[in-house]
Amino acid sequence: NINTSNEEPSLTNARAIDIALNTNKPLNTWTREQIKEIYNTPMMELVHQAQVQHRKYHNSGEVQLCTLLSIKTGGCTEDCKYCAQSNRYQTGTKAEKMIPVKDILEAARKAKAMGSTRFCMGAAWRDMHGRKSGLKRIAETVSTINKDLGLETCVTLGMINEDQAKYLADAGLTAYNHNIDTSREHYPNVISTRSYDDRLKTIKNVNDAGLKVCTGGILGLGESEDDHIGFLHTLSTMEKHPESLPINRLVPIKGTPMEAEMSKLPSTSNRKLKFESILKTIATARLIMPESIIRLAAGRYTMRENEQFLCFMSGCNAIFTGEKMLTTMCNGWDEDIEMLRKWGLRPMPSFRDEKGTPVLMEKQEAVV
Ligand code: SAM
Ligand code: DTB
Ligand code: SF4
Ligand code: FES
Repeated sequence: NINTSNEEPSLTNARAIDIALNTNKPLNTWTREQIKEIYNTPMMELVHQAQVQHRKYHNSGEVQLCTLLSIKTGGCTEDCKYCAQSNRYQTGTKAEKMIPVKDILEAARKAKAMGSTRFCMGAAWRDMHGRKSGLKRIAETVSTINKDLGLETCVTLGMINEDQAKYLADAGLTAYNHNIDTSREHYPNVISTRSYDDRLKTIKNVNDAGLKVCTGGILGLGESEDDHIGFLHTLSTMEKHPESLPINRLVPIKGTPMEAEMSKLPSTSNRKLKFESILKTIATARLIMPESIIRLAAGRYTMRENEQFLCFMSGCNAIFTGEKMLTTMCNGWDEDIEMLRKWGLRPMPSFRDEKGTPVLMEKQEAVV
């Protein structure tokens, strides 16, 4: 169909995937219909175009390495149906106090020595209300990790207000993680103690404080593909797209309602998550949120290496690596470095010298 007129081709009838590929800046005007159209693109085309988009906005050979530490485990008052740390379910996770600062610093030093550039700390809290001294201790720890080790820092502490977000920003925090978890429609089937809008409010507070936003969700909560579209719609219509977008695959935890619900489903149920749906979600996210870092998060240890390869092909460019996630398993550093080497990928540098040349850490140089 050759356009012989002198007029610019109208974009109103353009395929959504072409709109994604032809814009030079991230758009936040996506409609559900457009996202659905992209999500349902034949898989070969979808993965290919996601990779084309990825190469336009990122160095396609690089994967950011991030390490997590649970600084306050268990005893959480929220009722997230998937979580090992809620005090409402018998999951075998014990409630602990916040760990000593020296232990956090030791873990950060190890993460750096093993090649990670971002260090994320998680606490099983509903919010930061009445936790002034805890917040102060976390802010001081963030400053130390940032200044002494030069690592990017990230925390996930539940809901926070704008003052608390500003306080963390002043301490030098890089990013704050707070997930929307799923679509607005499916959300009430998963959590009742905080609303979808509460979540969006925390994300706004984080953004307004000048922090980078890390927000994403979990796939495999019994949701439909329409919920994946709704989830991507919420994220891609945010005023500013998340800097980091974690995609977790449900790790079924014995004792949680979600594990009980999912294990009852027959293997043929379309409420059971298929790997293809993970891939479609990642590729669509890459196309419509081209600048975001897409992070393969919880449950990666359940994926085969060739499945992870497909996720990287579709636009994933970050992983959590190390001894543990918060309570669940993680792929170890050495195993990950080996995998990256196999796929021709290398760790993303976060440090540059005065001339702007990336400075790689010892462990990272070994891979390049
Ligand atoms: N309490 C804080 C909160 O909820 O924001 C921070 C920690 S919470 C564990 C961080 C995220 O981990 C959750 O929002 C959820 O997306 C993910 N997550 C928790 N348990 C999971 C599980 N069993 N499988 C997959 N992802 C999980
Ligand atoms: C995110 O979305 N995934 C990470 C990070 N943000 C904090 C946490 C995953 C936790 C998985 C469950 C566990 O290990 O207890
Ligand atoms: Fe608490 Fe976070 Fe777990 Fe929900 S996901 S129960 S808020 S630790
Ligand atoms: Fe640290 Fe997302 S949890 S970058």
